[in-house]
Amino acid sequence: MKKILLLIVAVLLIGGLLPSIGFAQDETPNFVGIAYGNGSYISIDDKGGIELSSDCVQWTNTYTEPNGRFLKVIWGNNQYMVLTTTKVLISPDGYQWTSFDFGNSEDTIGICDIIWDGKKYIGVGYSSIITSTDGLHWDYQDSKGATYLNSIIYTGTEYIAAGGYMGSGRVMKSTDGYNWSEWYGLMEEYGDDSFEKLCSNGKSYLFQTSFGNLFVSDNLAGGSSSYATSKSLAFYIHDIVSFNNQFVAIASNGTIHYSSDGKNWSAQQLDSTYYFNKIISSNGKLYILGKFGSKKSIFTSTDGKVWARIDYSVKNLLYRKISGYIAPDFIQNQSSVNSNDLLDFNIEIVGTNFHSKTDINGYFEILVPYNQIDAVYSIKISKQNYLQRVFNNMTIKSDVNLAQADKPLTMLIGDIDNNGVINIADIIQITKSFNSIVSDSRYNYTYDLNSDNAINIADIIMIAKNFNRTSTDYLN
Ligand SMILES: [Ca+2]
Ligand SMILES: [Ca+2]
Repeated sequence: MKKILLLIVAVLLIGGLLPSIGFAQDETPNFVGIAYGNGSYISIDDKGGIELSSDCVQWTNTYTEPNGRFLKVIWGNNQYMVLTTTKVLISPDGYQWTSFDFGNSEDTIGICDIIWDGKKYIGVGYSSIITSTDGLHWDYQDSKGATYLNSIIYTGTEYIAAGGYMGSGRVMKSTDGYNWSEWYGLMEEYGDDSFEKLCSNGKSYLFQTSFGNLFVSDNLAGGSSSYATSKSLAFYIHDIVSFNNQFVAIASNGTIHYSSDGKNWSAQQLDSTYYFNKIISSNGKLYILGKFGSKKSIFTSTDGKVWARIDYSVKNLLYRKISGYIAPDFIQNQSSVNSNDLLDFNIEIVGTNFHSKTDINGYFEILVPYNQIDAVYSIKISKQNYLQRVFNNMTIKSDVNLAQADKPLTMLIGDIDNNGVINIADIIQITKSFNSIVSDSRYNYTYDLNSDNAINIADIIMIAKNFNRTSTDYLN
């Protein structure tokens, strides 16, 4: 019966029918990394998403790279670093990212793991060991022929990398991270398995294999006799870590396994409804990253025994919006409005790069990134010939609308010399072009306040109406 089913599936596959009858791929992102630095938690998923949080509960999606296959995130050198197989992304704040491409061939250069040892980054991968002090300039180190290195650790005194391919489990060591030697290979007797990850508790080295098995060695002396296998664990192991001199392993079915020597294990069923993907030690805590249905979830522990579930929530809101309508004072009694009169008022948040201009309806909006909404700002509105207007003590913790279309912010015309007061000096400025029309050489369009192609008494009257007004009058 099973064979017949397989045959049917094979025929369907060949006929290309299987997708159409619905074997939908799981498109939900898998949580793959978390780190802490710069006062923020950062998390990454395997669909190119980066999220930031100050409390590990409320998260904000700050960056998404379409088709980005993120592997790991670390904090070091005062910056976040996100690893993909072909490049690293670097950011001091989690919002603005710079990338360094290792090259375009995953098969030859792909990096699988990366660490920061306090002075430099070290990455290991398919055929490479690379180092960098800043994340942007990388040096290739001699990997002594080792390929498919999946994992690297720094114990404080030594660097160890592990990997392997098709039944050639491989362990490399170094005392400085630059000069490497092969410690030895293992596992021909274990079929096509290879080392996926390693960790050390200070006494022993624990290896997780790509088939979900565990091996432990006290001395890495060479030969499989020095390794003990922990195959007896009931479930497929997804990830391992060492924490407080103890090994902790997670299985996909919501169980956690503990061992002090890597040989004798105890299990704790945390929650079978959760899928556990990664376990990470960071910032003195343990984090289990997983999923509940399609939702990302985190379990965290400070002692490796008592676990708290975090109800992870993500806001996609990246920005707060400051918006409003602006209109010149003189158009209020006009039946038709020249759109140029509404256009190009400058709105800027003083002391920042955030600014905007009004459109032909007098509308503007400024988007302020979520990580910069806590400050108190001044907003300045200006345009040639208008008395500058400033709003002080503005907070933008929520969206701010300064004025609606039917009651726009009024701007007073007449400050031709832009000194904050409308007076005789402004009128004198205009008199240089007084009684000129657009074809005259004396005509200066900036003084044609009502845009009627003539500079005459009508323009002077516009100034006179606001005579002696100053910028502080906007406050009254
Ligand atoms: Ca003036
Ligand atoms: Ca005019």
